[in-house]
Amino acid sequence: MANELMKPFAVNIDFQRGTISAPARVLRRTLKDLEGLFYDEEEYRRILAKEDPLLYEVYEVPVPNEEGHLLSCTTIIYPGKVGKEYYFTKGHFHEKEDRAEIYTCLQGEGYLLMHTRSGDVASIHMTPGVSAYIPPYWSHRTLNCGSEPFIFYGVWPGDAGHDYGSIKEEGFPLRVFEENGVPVVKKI
Ligand code: S6P
Ligand code: ZN
Repeated sequence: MANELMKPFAVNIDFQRGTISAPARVLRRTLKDLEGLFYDEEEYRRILAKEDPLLYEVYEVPVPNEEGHLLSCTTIIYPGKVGKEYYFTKGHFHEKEDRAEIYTCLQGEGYLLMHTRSGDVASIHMTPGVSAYIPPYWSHRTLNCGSEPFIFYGVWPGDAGHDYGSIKEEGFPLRVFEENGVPVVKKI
């Protein structure tokens, strides 16, 4: 029985760069992966006709996606905008919607945007040391509103899964635009 148990292990997280040693996988999303998500569609197509910039990378700690385990990863969002809207992650609900998550900012500056299916919205300004709790049933999207990479470390239950579909179809009710040089959170 004892030899069937997973052995404890550790990884190294580079707090400056956001990389994790020996990750299970590194996920990279470029502009084309976020089709239909930015507010300014015309500007999105104009940029994409010229280039397909890297928006963010995710380094995952190698752990099974199963009940009982805790998954964790770093996300590095690069600085940039589509029109006036800052680069962001796709955003999702968990497939098992009652699964929570914790995001802790390591570097840079950003926002964590959240909403529920019943129409509540929330946003948290993320700077190094801010550790945000995303309760069960809240969607989550992050964005970089600074000039350096925005890096955070997330921890969530192994069986949570991802549901990207409803945000793709219905849009995210909070958006952050640069206005007069500062980020402004707007309910759309
Ligand atoms: C997973 C967790 C993060 C995100 C990552 C990228 O539950 O919330 O690891 O997956 O920040 O965001 P997204 O919305 O593209 O998966
Ligand atoms: Zn999540």
